[in-house]
Amino acid sequence: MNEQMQSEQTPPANGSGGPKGSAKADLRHDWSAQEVVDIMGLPLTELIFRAQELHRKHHPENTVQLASLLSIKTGACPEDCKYCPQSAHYAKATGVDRQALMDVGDVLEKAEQARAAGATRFCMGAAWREVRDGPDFDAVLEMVRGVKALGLEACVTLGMLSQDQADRLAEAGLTAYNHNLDTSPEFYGEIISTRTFQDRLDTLARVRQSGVTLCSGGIIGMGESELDRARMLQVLANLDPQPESVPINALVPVPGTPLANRAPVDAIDMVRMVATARIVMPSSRVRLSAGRHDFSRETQILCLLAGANSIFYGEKLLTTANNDTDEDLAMISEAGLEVESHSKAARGADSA
Ligand code: SAM
Ligand code: DTB
Ligand code: SF4
Repeated sequence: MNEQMQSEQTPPANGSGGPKGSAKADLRHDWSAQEVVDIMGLPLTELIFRAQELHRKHHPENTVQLASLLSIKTGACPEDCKYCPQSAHYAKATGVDRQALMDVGDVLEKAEQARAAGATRFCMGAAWREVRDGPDFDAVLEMVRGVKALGLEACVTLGMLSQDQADRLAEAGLTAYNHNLDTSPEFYGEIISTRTFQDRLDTLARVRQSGVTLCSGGIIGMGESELDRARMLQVLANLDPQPESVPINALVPVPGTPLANRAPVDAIDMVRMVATARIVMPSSRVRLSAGRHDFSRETQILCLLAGANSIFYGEKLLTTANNDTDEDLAMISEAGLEVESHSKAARGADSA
């Protein structure tokens, strides 16, 4: 295992490096869709119990990672993802204006602010279909180097990548590349027509090849079935190695997007999705991602109980509102949990 891959690996409760012995046996890559559907449909008590058991075996049980998110290039994206306010296809209706790539200095200032507020991971998102070589990509590499120099984990999400681009990101010290599968292979075409599910898998393979860790998850609440949710988790879990981090988003129904009128995600559906992700990917970080703003404090705590151990932290996601940071810290402390400290993140990131 190389240094880049270890960087995302959360030290288990015994603090001794990657999963060992029976913990390793929990990592299966032969899940059938039916098995995942069956897990998702377990009685809630049993589901949470099983998720919690695996969580404790693979992770420090009471810590939550704070990951901050910044949109470094906003809007005017040529893709037609029906959930996304940044697609140029819906720009007239969403009113999201295009913003060119931010200056490196401004991004690093935001990263410093995020670190001062307690974040240990800094994620930078660009509304690109794919990366193009040139000054913008060079600037992103500079941002990655700068964020790492601040002692933060650096994550970017830039769309599709070539192998050479993935390798250059690895060279710059990138911790993780976020590239979501978003939904099942069967439902994918209902949501996005400008690329394929296979395109997503191909980029993930290039990132894996480069040695950068994978951050890949998806969205619930887009009209998919339970089987679609299970299929997405099945595909992620059957990757070998599994993605080191798995963001679970509840659709934020943004006015002007084709999914603006979807019914809100049921709180217990979110808990079931998180718990199932925890069970089929026991050593991955499961991140409670978009949509948290509309869940009660109690639902969010249930998600943490069900195996989520990371949240997006900061008052904005990319273009939509996120939770108030003081309220987040209060929620974590009222639940008796601890924020993952810089020293812990650094230990996970840089030591063997
Ligand atoms: N353009 C790149 C891509 O699509 O991979 C990176 C940015 S894109 C905004 C990153 C992720 O944000 C998407 O894969 C999707 O999971 C999530 N996302 C976008 N809009 C969302 C929404 N309205 N609700 C929930 N998640 C959303
Ligand atoms: C992820 O899975 N969710 C984040 C991050 N990765 C890049 C993005 C959520 C975006 C929500 C809609 C918006 O704010 O524009
Ligand atoms: Fe573009 Fe990413 Fe939004 Fe799709 S999700 S429209 S690729 S920014």
